[in-house]
Amino acid sequence: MDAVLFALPASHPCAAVERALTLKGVAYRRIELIPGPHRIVQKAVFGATTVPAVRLSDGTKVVGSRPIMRALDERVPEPRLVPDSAGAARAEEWGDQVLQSLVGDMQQRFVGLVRERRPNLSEEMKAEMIDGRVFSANQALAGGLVDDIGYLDATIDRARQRAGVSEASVIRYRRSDEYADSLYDRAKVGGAQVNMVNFNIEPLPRTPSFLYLWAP
Ligand SMILES: N[C@@H](CCC(=O)N[C@@H](CS)C(=O)NCC(=O)O)C(=O)O
Repeated sequence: MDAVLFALPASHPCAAVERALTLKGVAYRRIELIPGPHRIVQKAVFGATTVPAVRLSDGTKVVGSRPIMRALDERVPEPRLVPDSAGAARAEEWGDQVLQSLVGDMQQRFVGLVRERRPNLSEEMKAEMIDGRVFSANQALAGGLVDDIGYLDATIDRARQRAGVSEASVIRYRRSDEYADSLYDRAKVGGAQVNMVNFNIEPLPRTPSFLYLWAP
């Protein structure tokens, strides 16, 4: 059996399916779709809009990483990808009901706020920003997602203009261990350390944000 994988760049579910195909020893060809127009291709070939999707050499078409894993397990039993256990089924159900509903809720709030507060969004941007993708500054400007492109100084000038003041000091608060406004101030300095156990919490953001921490 071989397969054709329809994918988007930088998609984790697509990477997972690619890994699964490799583990199963299934030869595959990856078709790299272009974000945006990918929906037209996916709708035409699979009747759905998301990736990953695979077309297997027996003619079967499957969309979504979990259904794909199951379809692969059915055809090539070893190594098994989805454990056949009540625990695994419960974990998937929990993921759908609890975790997915949290993410879905946040996504709806994000989309709702952007639509409400950016009334000049282009039709393309309205369609594209709903999946939380990243835009370059130029793309965001062209699509009406931002007003202008500039550095902090320009933003402060704009704030002064809007407030109708020519003289105004801007005070920025920093934590005591932050020195400068650059990536380097977050970098670790110093020699190698020997630790019994390494807990690396450096990448955690310092601003309030949604975090799901799993400590099994
Ligand atoms: N839970 C699904 C996620 C599918 C999904 O959200 N795919 C994204 C790429 S990671 C996608 O197709 N986004 C584009 C779109 O929704 O049009 C899976 O594992 O297959």
